[in-house]
Amino acid sequence: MRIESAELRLIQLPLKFRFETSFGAQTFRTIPLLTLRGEGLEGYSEGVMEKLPMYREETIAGAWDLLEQAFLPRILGRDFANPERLRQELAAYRGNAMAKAMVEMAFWDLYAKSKDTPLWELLGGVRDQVEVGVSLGIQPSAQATVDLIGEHLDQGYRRVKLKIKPGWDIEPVEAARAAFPHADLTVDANSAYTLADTGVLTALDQYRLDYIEQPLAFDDLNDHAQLQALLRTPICLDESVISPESARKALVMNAGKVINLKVGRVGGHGEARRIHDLAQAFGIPVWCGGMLEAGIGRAHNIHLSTLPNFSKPGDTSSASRYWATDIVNEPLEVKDGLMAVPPGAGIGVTPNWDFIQSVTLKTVDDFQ
Ligand code: OSB
Ligand code: MG
Repeated sequence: MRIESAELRLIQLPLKFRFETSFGAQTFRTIPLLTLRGEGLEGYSEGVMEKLPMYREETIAGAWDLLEQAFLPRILGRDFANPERLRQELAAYRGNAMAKAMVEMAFWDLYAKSKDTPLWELLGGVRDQVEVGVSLGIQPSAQATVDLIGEHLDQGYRRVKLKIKPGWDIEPVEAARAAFPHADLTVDANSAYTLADTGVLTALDQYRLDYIEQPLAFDDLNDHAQLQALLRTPICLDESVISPESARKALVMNAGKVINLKVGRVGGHGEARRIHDLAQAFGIPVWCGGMLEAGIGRAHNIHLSTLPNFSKPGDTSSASRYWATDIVNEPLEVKDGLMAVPPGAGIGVTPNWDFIQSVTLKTVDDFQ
């Protein structure tokens, strides 16, 4: 199908809560949106890169420039038989998986709409609702952590992930486990520790966590493999897996026993599916992470989560947790810990353009 035109837009949305991780606190999100058009249809995506390189290296400014100057001019006016062909075209450029993902994901939406088919069916999904948990930011006290966990378990979330950092790890986890002896609990360090912290990380073993997410450096596999050999608790890799190749290396060297798969981090649905399949071949479960996406990114995540090896609850919690108003018209809400896949062709959600316009910082639609 021919990609006739595109629009790149930057929006800013206030978060309903302050989200603190080991790398900083966020009270709003700045999100690039991409629209691709062809055959009278539109496909949409969100970028997951942030203003500053605190999670991984990619930034909005860098991605915006690449999209405007290189990626979009390269694909506009051209015909791609399927999303894999488009991915191959952009593979000429190294890295920048988040920027590539934006283009590939918008094209998947457009392509699925041209086939009048829901995205999840084309991806090979096997379910029409997905299990979800919740990712909770660092709280001011152990008691506040326990209260917040209780609220979310009461809402039906099937797993609670707590953000930790050096100096704020054993205390909240011990309090959480004491208050909720049978809850599915996990922690996420966002790369805040090193092997010098092996003592505190092995001390977490006693709390029966389902996994410890990304304890060590964002670009490391070696040290994670060393740490995993010392831990009973599985390590879940997030930041370290940015491509099928990095996933293969991680799996071969036992750098972890679970993968947090984020379509926006790994270059799009095609690459995400490759990682999904590879992990499955190694007997390693994956689950769908999030980057505080609004409705378009959230819908993509939900569709991807229908693949068979997504066998743990994801972070794709209710849109109303994050936003007073979402950027899509359809409510993406969790009931009894399950998120229904939005029905209809493509990603199954429609942008609320009036609202999007009211939160837009800038727009570009000329890529010559
Ligand atoms: O490490 O999974 C992470 C949010 C922003 C950046 C990194 C991460 C997260 C989350 C929140 O954990 C997941 C979500 O609710 O979307
Ligand atoms: Mg993480």
